[in-house]
Amino acid sequence: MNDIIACISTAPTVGAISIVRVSGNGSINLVDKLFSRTLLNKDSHTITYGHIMDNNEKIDEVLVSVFKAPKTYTKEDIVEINCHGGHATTEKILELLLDNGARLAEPGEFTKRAYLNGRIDLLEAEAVSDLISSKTELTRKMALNGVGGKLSKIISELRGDIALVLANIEVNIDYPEYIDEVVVTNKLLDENIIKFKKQINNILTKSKNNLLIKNGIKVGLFGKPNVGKSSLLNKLIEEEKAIVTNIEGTTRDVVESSFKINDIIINLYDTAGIRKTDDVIEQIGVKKSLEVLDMVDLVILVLNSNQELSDYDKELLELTKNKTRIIFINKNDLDKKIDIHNIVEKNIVYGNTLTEHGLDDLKDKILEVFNIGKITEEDLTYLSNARIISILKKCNNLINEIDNSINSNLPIDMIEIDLKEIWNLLGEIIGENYSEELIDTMFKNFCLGK
Ligand SMILES: Nc1nc2c(ncn2[C@@H]2O[C@H](COP(=O)(O)OP(=O)(O)OP(=O)(O)O)[C@@H](O)[C@H]2O)c(=O)[nH]1
Ligand SMILES: [Mg+2]
Repeated sequence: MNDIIACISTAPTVGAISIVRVSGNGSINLVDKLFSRTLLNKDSHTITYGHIMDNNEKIDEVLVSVFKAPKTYTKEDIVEINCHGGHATTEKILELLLDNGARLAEPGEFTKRAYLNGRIDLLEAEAVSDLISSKTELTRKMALNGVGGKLSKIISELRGDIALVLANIEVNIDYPEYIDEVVVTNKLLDENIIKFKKQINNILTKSKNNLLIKNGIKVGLFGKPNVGKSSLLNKLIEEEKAIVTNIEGTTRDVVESSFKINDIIINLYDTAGIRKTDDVIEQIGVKKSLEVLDMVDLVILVLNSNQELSDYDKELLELTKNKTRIIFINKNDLDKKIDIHNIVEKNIVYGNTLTEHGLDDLKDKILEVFNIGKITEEDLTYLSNARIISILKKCNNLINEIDNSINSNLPIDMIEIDLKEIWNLLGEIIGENYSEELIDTMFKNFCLGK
């Protein structure tokens, strides 16, 4: 890891300025050789004006920043060359660096070095990647909290508390002669486990929500033909994207679009109305609708207020009953003929796409279903990704098991094993004892130059 790495850190497009970045011990000497002035006597965190030279030929007029270890992004010496933007200049400077002893950085290698050199933990490193790719103000804030290590701190503190309980248990097992001093009673253990359970559950729930916020919520519009799914999509996205007619089976292919509710991205899928049909194209459309059903986070089942519940409606109610679901009863501008007193459902919204009555209620309901109606600054701490959530789920299962074990009076060493596993898993989240292979894979997902 001691070699010098270099790469172009700015996006490969035409712009006024680009940055070529170099990290590793010896990087100041290396750039010094290519620079018209000396860098060797420069203080850390200073900028020097000059030219990048290829022997006697001026390559570019640049500003060079020198950052000396250890107070740098990677904890190594870093030099940043601010040169003129554009492909040719940056490539030429990079080429000179590579010819003079630097190696091309792998994607994410700067951040990987920051992690391996102990400047940031794994969560913070992932947050850097999220920050680069964030598309909304909310996800930007979330990622920035992650870069600042807020969630890492919460996890570390929880881990510390668990370690204390583990230490107590161990003393009880190994040194029974001290048992008077540090006896771990079931009551004491129980109190702690209840506390840990609450904390793990809280982190898991908020992380899941934030993952949704980060990726956007996938919402599918389903219903029999002609209930107004495409009309609803058009109104929600405020654009005439899907074709609307009074002919049943108008939508054949899935129509995809997105809009925002309070800065949360909603990815909306309008599907073909589900019914039995001899039309081959429509059959394919219906098949696709069912595929979308599998993949969405939320189903909006649209019913027609102006008609009695049909067999298709009933089939769809049955088909979607295990999904997170909102029932939107459309066309309430017309006479009400639907009778839904048999449908036991708390998420029902009435409205219509002509006067747009009920559409704001529908949007509020979407946020309510995911419990993200009011996002507080604290909630944004729980930056998330699938890796963290799968680990948290394991922790959640284990803490529930421990709770059961305590209630069934199982021996304390059984409880200790599970608690230790939770402690290990929480360590994985922040990157303690994480295997090298996984770390490599994760950092490869970074933009080059970060
Ligand atoms: N009165 C009234 N008519 C509506 C409303 N929403 C949609 N319609 C009409 O219902 C008909 C069908 O609307 P679409 O949006 O195409 O229905 P769909 O569910 O997408 O239909 P398919 O694509 O065939 O599955 C059109 O004539 C719309 O103008 C509403 O709220 N009130
Ligand atoms: Mg349609």
